[in-house]
Amino acid sequence: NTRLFQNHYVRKEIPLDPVWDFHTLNSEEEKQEKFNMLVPGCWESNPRLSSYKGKAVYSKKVTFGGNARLVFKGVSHTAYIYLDKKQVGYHYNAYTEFSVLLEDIPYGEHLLEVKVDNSFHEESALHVSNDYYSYGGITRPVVMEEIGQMFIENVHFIPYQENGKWYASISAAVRNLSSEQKNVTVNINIGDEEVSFSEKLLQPNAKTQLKGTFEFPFAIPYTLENPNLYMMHAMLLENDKVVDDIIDRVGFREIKVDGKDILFNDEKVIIKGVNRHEDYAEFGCAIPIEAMYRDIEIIKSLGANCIRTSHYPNDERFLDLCDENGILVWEESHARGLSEKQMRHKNFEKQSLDCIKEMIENHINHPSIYVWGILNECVSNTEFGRSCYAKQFELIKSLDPSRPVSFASLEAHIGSDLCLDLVDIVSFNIYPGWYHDTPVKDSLNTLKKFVNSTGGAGKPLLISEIGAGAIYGHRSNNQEKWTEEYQAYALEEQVSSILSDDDLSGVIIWQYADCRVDKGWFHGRPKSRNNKGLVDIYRREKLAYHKVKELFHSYQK
Ligand code: ADA
Repeated sequence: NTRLFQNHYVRKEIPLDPVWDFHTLNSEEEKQEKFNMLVPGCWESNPRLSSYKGKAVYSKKVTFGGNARLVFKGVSHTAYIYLDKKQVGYHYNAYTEFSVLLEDIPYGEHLLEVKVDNSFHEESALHVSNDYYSYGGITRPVVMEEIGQMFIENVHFIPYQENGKWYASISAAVRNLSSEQKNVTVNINIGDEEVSFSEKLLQPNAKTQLKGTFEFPFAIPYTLENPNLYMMHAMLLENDKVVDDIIDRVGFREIKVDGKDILFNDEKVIIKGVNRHEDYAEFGCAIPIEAMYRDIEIIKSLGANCIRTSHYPNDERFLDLCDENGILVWEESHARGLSEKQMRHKNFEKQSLDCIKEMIENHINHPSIYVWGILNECVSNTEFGRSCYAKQFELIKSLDPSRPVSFASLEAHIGSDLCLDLVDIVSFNIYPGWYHDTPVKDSLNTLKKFVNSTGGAGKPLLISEIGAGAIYGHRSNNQEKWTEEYQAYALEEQVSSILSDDDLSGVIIWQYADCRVDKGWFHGRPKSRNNKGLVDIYRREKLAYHKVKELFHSYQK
């Protein structure tokens, strides 16, 4: 399943069994040895491919006909899709959903092939050797759906409050694949309410957006303590007959920034969060749902109220779990630590904007998402860098004006950042107690002084990363770096200094769990991992986990 609930009552699924034929490809693109590969999964889960970088092809025979939609929730990281040897799709970026429309296919058995590449090839601007691992494979679920001449592509729901009443702007994108004009109605049920877009004429071979604003007088709000979710069932009718449908889940809540405060349904929230990479021991980035559930439980018992999806959009099932548990999500488009040269890559702009579009179009309905973030620690201190940040924020605001935007700047940009006027929430990653030994309070004062002298003055200020490394099980009383004792000590000073500072909106710890890094990053990364996790790759708790738990629980505001 691609989600934690049923997505269609009417639209039918064409079953795809989870085991696919799989061959690695050599540089001439000739098939090498055959494996059976599980989908979803990383090919690194196969011990013989645990460090494989390159191309591979997944194949499967599927019996179907007519119109179909093939939805990939994530292929890491470049995908070429073929039906009966003819290319029908291409997608770049491991972390966003894409789909392929297959029209007028004769009924019968067809060969579906997906060529996947996880190498840092020259077309790739965002997947580069980095402080996390770019795994390979069809790493998130795939679904194939039977569709008719018309289907609902998506339904977007943006809730808001006015004079104590709840409203939502709803828009439905409907596709007409036929060569005739069509008269349709879209009915949408949310809880006991039904809203309807009256008769519309759909142009042939086109996509139509149906939009409206509706009042929901009986809405029970979604709060962090009581994350009340509604099923939203949209049905497409032609001549009173339901021809297609889509089900999503929504919540009535509003996020605002008021001066230096972040408000969730008009109440101030202080962020107590963790950064999380999608990486879990031998599963790599293809985390099974049971392990996602476990992460959520561990993070909840830590007393955290927020997860930042560093540094890319996440598997939607994880967002579903966050929705259910009232955990605030900072969802981030894909990029980490790019230099100006990397941002001037010929594909950087298109690949970044595509990632943002796909992230927002697919995840806009998740009530848990409270911030859209971009470009972690990129060049926000040059004019060229600023033009990239500005363009990306402009796109976000055009797709979703309802959520605050931010980016995590870096300590080295204190004094030079040029983009703080572009955000709703100012965020910095700082590492006192790890990369340098400045007392945390001094670091915070330097940061605040700088922010107050920029276009970021008077806005909420968040510490989007802070932390220290420890190798699980490395214990000593010498207060040396890499020991569990030192990490716990550093985090105590970091977290308590931030949470006791009324000028700050909170902290997101770097990081929840250790993660694998690319082999080029071995330096300063013992075991080729980023070891700043509160838990290790198997989720075994380090001393710092318990220290942070104590602090998060004792800090109630
Ligand atoms: C940065 C970066 C993280 C990680 C961290 C670290 O702030 O955003 O991805 O690399 O530093 O461990 O140094």
